[in-house]
Amino acid sequence: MDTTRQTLLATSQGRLQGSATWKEILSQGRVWQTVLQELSQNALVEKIISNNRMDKEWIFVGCGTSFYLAETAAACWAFLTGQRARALPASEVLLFPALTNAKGANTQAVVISRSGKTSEAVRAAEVLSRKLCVPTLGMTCGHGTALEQACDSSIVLQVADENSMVMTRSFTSMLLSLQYVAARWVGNSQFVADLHRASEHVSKQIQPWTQLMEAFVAAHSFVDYVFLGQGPFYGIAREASLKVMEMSCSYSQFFHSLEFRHGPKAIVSPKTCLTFLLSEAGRDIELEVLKEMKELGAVTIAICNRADATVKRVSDLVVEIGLDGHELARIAPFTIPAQLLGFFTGIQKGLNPDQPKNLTRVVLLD
Ligand code: F1P
Repeated sequence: MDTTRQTLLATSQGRLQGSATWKEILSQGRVWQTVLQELSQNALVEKIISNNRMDKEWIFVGCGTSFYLAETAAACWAFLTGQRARALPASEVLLFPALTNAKGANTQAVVISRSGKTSEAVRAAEVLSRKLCVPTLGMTCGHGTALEQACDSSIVLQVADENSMVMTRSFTSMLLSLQYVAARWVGNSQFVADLHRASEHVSKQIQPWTQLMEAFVAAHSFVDYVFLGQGPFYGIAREASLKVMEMSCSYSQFFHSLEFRHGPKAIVSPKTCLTFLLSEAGRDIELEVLKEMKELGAVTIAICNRADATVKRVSDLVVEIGLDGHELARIAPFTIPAQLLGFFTGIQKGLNPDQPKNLTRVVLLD
């Protein structure tokens, strides 16, 4: 094993033991199983499902990671229920409420906040509820929080909360929960079964993914990072990019995969790490972008469900999720390789992912 790898392994082993972030990343499959078990016995979830008016538009709202979760959840909600769904940063609801286009009871808002304390999220819930008369559902990992006070009702996932600053399992667990509610809403029991299967699978796969990513990071040094995804994978690309920024203080961007050709590809170089979140629906077209960027000299990571020879030929690293069932039931696992990339890159740069520079766990405004 070369020195670089030994250094990273030695460093990371030392750091891993005490790292809250590390423990939380590794806990995801197991915590997801607990979350799904709790949801199956949650009276509020049953009440939401029983009141399943199909003519509502759903607005998912959050900040930072919780906004990217809102984007992913909105795409999944639309796919799974056939209802109109969109996402907004909480700040847009606060600063431009008219643009929310919320039409009272014909709209349902879901306000997402791990802490349940983020000022913008809480205030957005208050504007939606009191000014726009929109029914509000809170989604949080906190308990007894201002968000719960501001919303008509809230789904609380305390088991998915984190001690660390960076959101990892809280993101994937709240996403899984909103997918669960959507599937139950339309009676899609197969999708619920696929979520359970994904949770069990991730519990076993997370170690091999860790080894793959640790070796990849130890063997490379990058100037910047780009994450590419389409459809419901775009929100995951945004969250992936934020994980690398937060945990390793690296410059990272995100684009819709095909948008990358329209100018941003000018930055491609061997010092650029390009990660493709390959969907099945758009695979052939997205793969053309991957091939082109490889030819331009990028170092490429492909995260996909299963890789064929072409994907393997044009990727410096392939992380296969390896799950059968509905494509959307695999979308939370796509986040984990990026969490690992951010974590190990932070370690490689001598940083402590548990204490990211400049950041606080909650953004509170005066
Ligand atoms: C939202 C958030 C996080 C970010 C940091 C600051 O928190 O922006 O996404 O990583 O922790 O707060 P929350 O509203 O989900 O608690």
